Amino acid sequence: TAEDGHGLWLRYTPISQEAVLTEYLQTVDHFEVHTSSETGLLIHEELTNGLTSMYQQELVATEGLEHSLQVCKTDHSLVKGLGIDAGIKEQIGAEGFLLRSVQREGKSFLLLTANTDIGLYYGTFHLLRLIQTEQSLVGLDVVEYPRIETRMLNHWDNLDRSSERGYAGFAIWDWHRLPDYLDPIYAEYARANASIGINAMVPVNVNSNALILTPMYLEKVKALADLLRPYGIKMYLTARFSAPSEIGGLATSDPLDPGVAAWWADKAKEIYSYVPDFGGFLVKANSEGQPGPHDYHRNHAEGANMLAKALAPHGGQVIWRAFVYSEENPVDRHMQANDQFVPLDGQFDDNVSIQVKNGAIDFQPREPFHPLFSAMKETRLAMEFQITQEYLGQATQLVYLGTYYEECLDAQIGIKKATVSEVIEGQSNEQEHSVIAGVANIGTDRNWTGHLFGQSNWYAFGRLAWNPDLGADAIADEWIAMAFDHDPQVHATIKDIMMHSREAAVNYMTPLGLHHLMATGHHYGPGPWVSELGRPEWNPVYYHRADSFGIGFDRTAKGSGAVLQYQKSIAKKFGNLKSCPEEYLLWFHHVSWDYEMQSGRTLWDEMGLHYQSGVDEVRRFASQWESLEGKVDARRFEEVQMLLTIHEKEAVWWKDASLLYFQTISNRPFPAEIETPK
Ligand code: GCW
Repeated sequence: TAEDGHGLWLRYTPISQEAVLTEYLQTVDHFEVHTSSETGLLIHEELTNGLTSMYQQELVATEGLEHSLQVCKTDHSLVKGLGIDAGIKEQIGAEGFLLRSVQREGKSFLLLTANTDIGLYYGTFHLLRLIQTEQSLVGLDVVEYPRIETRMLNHWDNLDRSSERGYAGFAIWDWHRLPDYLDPIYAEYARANASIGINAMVPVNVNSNALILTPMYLEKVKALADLLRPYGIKMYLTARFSAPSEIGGLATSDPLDPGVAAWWADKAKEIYSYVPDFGGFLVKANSEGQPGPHDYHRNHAEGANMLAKALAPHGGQVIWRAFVYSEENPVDRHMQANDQFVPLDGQFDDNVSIQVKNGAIDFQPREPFHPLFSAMKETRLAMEFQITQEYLGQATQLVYLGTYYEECLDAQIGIKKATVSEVIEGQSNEQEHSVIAGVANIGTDRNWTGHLFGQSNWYAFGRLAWNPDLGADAIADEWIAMAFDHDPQVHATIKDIMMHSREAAVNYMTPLGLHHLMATGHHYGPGPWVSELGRPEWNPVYYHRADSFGIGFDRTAKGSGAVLQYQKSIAKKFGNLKSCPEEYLLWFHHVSWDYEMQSGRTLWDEMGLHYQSGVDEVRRFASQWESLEGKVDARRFEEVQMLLTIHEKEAVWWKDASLLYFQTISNRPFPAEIETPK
């Protein structure tokens, strides 16, 4: 078959077993959609395509309740008398749904009901997913609703279609041909996102261009927003802080200048005239050279609140990023976000969220959770994950990030039993308008994500955004069942590769808490040595601090003190050499090369073994994949096979380059168990 991966996890492959198909036909052999909105049409189309493709037969043409799926809103007459209590309607809210096997007039059928059309659309994908993953529909009773309100993709895409840290071709947004030409890929994109519950997006880079806020572009924005709306996706834009002076002709962009505030208020009004349900602004300010309130000696709250006041009359939100650090600041980069934001806790307007990267440095293969998540109790905090693999092998390495996201979401922050995910959901501090964002890995490549397995990261992000407790393991199961055929050996093999892939990457790149050792600038491949860049915090040696004594960044009280930004119990655990988990050892401690690790080996030997094990794992992945020849369609098989060959070369490159470089500092022989680096 001509498989190119474009169908993502929505391939709707035929049911693999006769008995399963028989059961499905006895439960749902036809359907009726009782809503005629645009979303209703999408539901109709999805069910028709999905069911006929998986059943491999036309659906029964007759109407009637028996063996049907009835799709209707909770206020529909069909729902009355079915004993669905008001509590459920309240619980499912604006986006959730109920999927239940019911009986009426002696007929059994499946009811999909929701308060809104979007809820019905999400329920449709849920049902189709149950069938795709071949689960029983007998006695179904599912109540689902999203745990986080805004589940968004951040595209770091520029207006010229280049993409910052994108590895899957060009940006899909064709601003040149918008608004009149609506590339069919937009609808495909919207449908794929709706299938995993993503309900918001920002099509432009956080390193923003003020032009997006001009009428010429707002026309284009409107066209996109109109297209995305029936799929339940709200549009946001990045707001360049200096826009009033850049495109507004004002002499300043000082947030406390009344003229500037008025300019933004007018701009917001104008945007809402194009996009009545516009979501709001995403802002990167005073970070990596971007303009911001500090340029006018104002703080982040003064900047964010000024924009928030412009959006508030229209119901819009400001999502203000906490990824800030500056070259002028000599303080450990790890600490700068807490330093700047914690004093402002409680000062942000109600419609402001602070979007925090999962860790304090920058999407490294492994980072402890960001200390800000436990330090701002009066401020709504949002999560920013990276789906695009800037520091995780870009589009040549197979790295499943479900386990990565899960590790951070499940981390305990040191306040009672609270976890990072509860902070974002708002359970621990009772906040609405929760936000989770993922930096998208989508581009013009036929398979959307460059590496076929990049699709699993897009999928995992969406599923975890819907329910942070789902688990990376269960999500991998879903994705594999949907993206491949139903062969148990294929499934088990792919799952084994996926579930071990992230740990392997950590091992061959930056084991034991090492970080930011990627080649300077493009971040592709190893570069732990001194870089040419003047900025100290862009220089890998700033992070590993290797010297004749040992290696690692001392962030204890004796060092930079960054560990003290965590709650006491966490600071104690990470800050003590003995209790610090070895996976974070060199993140928080400067440790002797001869330090005795839990294994009894020296740190130097242990590092060598970690690098080697990363390489060994990738070799194992490659040979496991080989065993799938003839079982996975040829095109996807070969694509992944070729990429695994590159992946293996790159893992060896990482191990060899890193160990040879560190050996010039440690002056110790390599452990006998590893392949000698060349
Ligand atoms: O990860 C770093 C990237 C930059 C990016 C920045 C950010 C958009 O290397 O390319 O800029 O983070 O998150 O703002």
